[in-house]
Amino acid sequence: MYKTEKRKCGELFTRYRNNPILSASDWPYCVNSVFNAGATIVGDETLLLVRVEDRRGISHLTVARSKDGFSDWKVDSEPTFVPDPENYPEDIWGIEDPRITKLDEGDIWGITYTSYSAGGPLVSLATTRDFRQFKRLGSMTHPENKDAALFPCRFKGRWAMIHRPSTTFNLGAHIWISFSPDMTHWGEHRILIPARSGAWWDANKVGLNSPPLRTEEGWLILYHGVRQTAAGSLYRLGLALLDLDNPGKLIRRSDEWVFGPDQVYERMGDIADVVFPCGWVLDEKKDEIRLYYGAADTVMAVATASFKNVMNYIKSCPKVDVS
Ligand code: BMA
Repeated sequence: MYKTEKRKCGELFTRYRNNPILSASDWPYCVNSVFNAGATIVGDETLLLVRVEDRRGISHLTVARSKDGFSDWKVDSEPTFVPDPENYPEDIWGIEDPRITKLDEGDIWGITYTSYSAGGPLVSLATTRDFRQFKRLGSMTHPENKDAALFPCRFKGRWAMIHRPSTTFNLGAHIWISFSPDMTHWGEHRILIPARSGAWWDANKVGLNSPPLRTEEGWLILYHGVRQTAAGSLYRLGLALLDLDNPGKLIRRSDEWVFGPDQVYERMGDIADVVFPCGWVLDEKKDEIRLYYGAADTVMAVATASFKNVMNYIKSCPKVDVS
């Protein structure tokens, strides 16, 4: 027998021993897969807004709640937030991959998600106060664009959003930032984290994962790099740090990926070799980040890291030269 275990290189994240935490068999109704959930804390519970793909291939979002954030998930008995193509034609082929941001102003969450329109995926926005009723603000971008999240606060009076437009130019799908006075009209678009090129793990295509996490050192960013191989796409995760007052400024970026497909549930499923978080939760008292991620576009899993270790790691990563 040959060894298949990869050498562990001081991994920052530790997978929960009972992964996966949610799968189609846990669902109260018949579905194909449950993955790529947004995450937040509501009261004393961890709330996941899970992407659920039905057996037509169309996705909607359903809430799952847990007291400890690991086990005993209570799943809404019916879909919580569904596509509304009659009023929002961009939802025609479903809604996917929600990112949840608790806004500093008001007791309200902003949810960015992908609407799968006839012209390709684009970014939509909704708000909620309770994850039962949602107010739709409609599409924020034209296609193709996805992997978006709001920052929780305004910068010099304007909201900020990270997103990932796709173009055919130079093979590059980069992470962008834009600003808005009203959360609807977005402008001042610029590249924030460019895809690298050649053999790099994050060559040609990158995108935001969990929403920006506010820390004393800056905004902590988790993003994916997609490596195209003869066997398909390989999704891995890296970290970056943005200036706290000026989030358009990238300060540091990890050269190496910090998390990638390894376990069977990440390497086998509808889409092999994908780890795809849309949410994370910081428990400062426990010094714990809980990273919620879709595995192989099939199930939900969670991994934890020491927040201190993550910050020490990103502070040791190369400074980005923007000159
Ligand atoms: C991305 C997104 C994710 C998905 C990933 C891997 O483009 O669409 O929803 O998890 O591809 O298939």
